[in-house]
Amino acid sequence: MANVKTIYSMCGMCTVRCPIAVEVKDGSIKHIWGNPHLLGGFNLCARGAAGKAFEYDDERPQYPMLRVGNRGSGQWKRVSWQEALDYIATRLNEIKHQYGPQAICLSDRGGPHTDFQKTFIASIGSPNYFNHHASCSNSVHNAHISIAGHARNTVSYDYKHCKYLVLYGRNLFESLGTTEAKDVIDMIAAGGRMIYIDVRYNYTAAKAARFFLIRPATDYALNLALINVIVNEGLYDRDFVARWVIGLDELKRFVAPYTPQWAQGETEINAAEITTMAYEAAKASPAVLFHPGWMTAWGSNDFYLRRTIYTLNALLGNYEARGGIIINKTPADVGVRLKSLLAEVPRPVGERFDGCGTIHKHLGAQWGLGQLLPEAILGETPYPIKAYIAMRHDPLASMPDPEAFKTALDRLDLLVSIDVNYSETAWYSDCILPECTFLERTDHVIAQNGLKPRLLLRRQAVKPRFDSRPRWYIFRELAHKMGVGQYFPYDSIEELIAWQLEGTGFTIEDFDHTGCIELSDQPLWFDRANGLRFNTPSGRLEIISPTLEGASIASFIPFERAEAIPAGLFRLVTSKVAVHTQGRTTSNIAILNELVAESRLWINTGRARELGVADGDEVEVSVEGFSRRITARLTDLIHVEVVFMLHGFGDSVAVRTRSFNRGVSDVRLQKGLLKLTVGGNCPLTECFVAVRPVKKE
Ligand SMILES: Nc1nc2c(c(=O)[nH]1)N[C@H]1C(S)=C(S)[C@@H](COP(=O)(O)OP(=O)(O)OC[C@H]3O[C@@H](n4cnc5c(=O)[nH]c(N)nc54)[C@H](O)[C@@H]3O)O[C@H]1N2
Ligand SMILES: Nc1nc2c(c(=O)[nH]1)N[C@H]1C(S)=C(S)[C@@H](COP(=O)(O)OP(=O)(O)OC[C@H]3O[C@@H](n4cnc5c(=O)[nH]c(N)nc54)[C@H](O)[C@@H]3O)O[C@H]1N2
Ligand code: SF4
Ligand SMILES: [Mo]
Repeated sequence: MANVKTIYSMCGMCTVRCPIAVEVKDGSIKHIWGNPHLLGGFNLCARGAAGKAFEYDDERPQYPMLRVGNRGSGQWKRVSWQEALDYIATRLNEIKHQYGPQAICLSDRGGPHTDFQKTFIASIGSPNYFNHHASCSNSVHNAHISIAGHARNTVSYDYKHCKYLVLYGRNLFESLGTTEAKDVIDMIAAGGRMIYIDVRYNYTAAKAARFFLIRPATDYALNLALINVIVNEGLYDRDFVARWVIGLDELKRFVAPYTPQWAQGETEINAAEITTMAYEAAKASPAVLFHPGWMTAWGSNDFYLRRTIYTLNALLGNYEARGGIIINKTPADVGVRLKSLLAEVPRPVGERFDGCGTIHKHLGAQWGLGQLLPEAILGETPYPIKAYIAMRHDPLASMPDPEAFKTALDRLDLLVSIDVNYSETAWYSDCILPECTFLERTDHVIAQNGLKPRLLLRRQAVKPRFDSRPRWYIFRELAHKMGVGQYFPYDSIEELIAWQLEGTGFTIEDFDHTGCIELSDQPLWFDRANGLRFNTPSGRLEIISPTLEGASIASFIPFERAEAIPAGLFRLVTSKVAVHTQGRTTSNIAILNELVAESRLWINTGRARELGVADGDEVEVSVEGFSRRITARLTDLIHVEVVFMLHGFGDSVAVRTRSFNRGVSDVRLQKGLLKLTVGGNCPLTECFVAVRPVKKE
């Protein structure tokens, strides 16, 4: 009889980590389902279901590879793991000796599965860990730190019970998390209203009770006007504000000039609609969510836009309310202490390359500022950086201006990529270390914080198909070879997990039945009168922040209209498509590539006609020094100043035969945007492109 079993684990096709049930027959994956115990019968997105296709795809790195030609030339030799790890450790040791440990930096894709790499970089004494968030969520993260003292992901959103959800370009039905999308569908079915604001109409707009086509880069103006109405008309939650919010009077003075009538002139949203939105939200509060956004690397004023979003939530008392923002409960809140390797390593003391915590005191060092890496390498400021390890991170596909990034990488003595794909960065590296896929490895236990905290485990479902290794092995080996093996005191992942769970009363077998260890039967609520915890100096929500102002950063800045776009140019805006993950994670997977292999350029019908462009025509999209041809898609429902394309195409790695050379790379158009803004994000939509028709032969 065939040997069929089900392994509960966690999807790894994107960063959302949906719980999965992997059906394995005779050692091969039969199918991947949503974990019925945790997803309640709801299933995975297309990418999650394509996990099997990814696993059985051969166009991914199959063994450690050392570069033999020039960087990026694609000339490699196969080496053993010991050779590859010896090569890396020898060079890292040389660099550490000559320049100090800070000359080595490491980045990853963030999230809870980061203990091994963070422990490694800290154990060798380098403070230079950063993640991908300069081109994702830095501004919202730093905004929440400035207001609540906590990272953005210390709260979650109770969509299911929400009555009024306001989304600013949070393209929730395409830029997916399955549970989140399902909860919002449930919310709408239960009579909740979703308000969607974007510079273009998309699938999320299609589901909204109201859609506002806003002028780009003016959401901050909209919010100043919403706040103006809420404070002047006394619509805020007086008890909550009196107890938990500081800065109301200053805020009131600040927003006085920003009336709905004024905002109409900036945002192109009708003043009466703005007033209505403020009243509707106040009426539904506190079951209200002004969603602060997920990918918030848009422009220079993002930090202030996100601060106003949190301010709106604070004014309406949406914190720790059913249907509002939930302060996450952790295992510690129920007396469970999960051990982590990172907690055992002394924190490196030196200055960071990106100035987080020193020059940029308000920007959290836990995520860092990846956009400053090229400048630091090239300028050797504050010191030389000679080695860079990209772990599950592809800056050459996800940061703006990869050509500028490469110029800096050329100056390194060592560039290593640890990936499951031939990413753009991997292909440019000196050494590619192939990690086992998420289906082939077990990771450490993680906590999922929320109303009911739980423990989760990603578990190996099948044997590795190729000569790959899991992260717990890779970093342990490197640490041993660099003389800091004491911070990795385990020989197997099971041994590490047993150590993590020591003292909790749980064992690894407790994950067998449902894939999860529930730590609380009941939702845990803090007492809104006295039990909320904010990590600010005042212990309250600091709308006006003495910490920021002490660092000479205003709590709010006057709204400034963006400079007029030069005639003939458009602002380039990007987003995700539901069937792909970011830059290179899924674009070469056959069944997903068949669905979407490239993007068209969305352009406003009126503007296109002025250019003589019809739907389906080929156009040239360009910035100085880079131009590509792309098919135009005409739509009335995109702002006249904007053109749009999907993120993540224009693959330059020829061995990825399905995605190679398909579509246009948005990041290559985003020239000159490796910039730092006050929130720590790159201003990705401050990208202005020319569009011209291609003459038909
Ligand atoms: N299928 C899929 N799902 C994903 C991901 C994926 O790669 N693929 N990635 C995940 C990750 S890591 C993230 S961070 C999230 C990101 O999810 P989102 O936060 O939704 O971010 P984007 O997908 O970048 O979409 C940004 C939207 O903002 C709009 N926009 C641009 N400028 C403005 C403006 O000035 N004002 C307003 N109001 N709107 C504007 C754009 O038109 C676009 O619709 O998605 C997650 N989900
Ligand atoms: N222009 C533009 N730029 C953007 C965006 C945009 O919408 N437009 N989106 C931004 C957003 S929201 C984000 S979050 C970033 C994301 O940027 P990245 O973090 O660079 O992108 P990802 O695709 O999530 O994954 C990075 C790498 O991890 C690899 N990987 C996947 N699974 C594993 C694994 O299990 N182990 C290992 N070792 N590697 C793995 C993938 O193959 C990929 O090469 O990009 C940002 N950049
Ligand atoms: S959203 Fe889709 S790809 Fe991402 S973890 Fe969930 S099922 Fe996997
Ligand atoms: Mo992201």
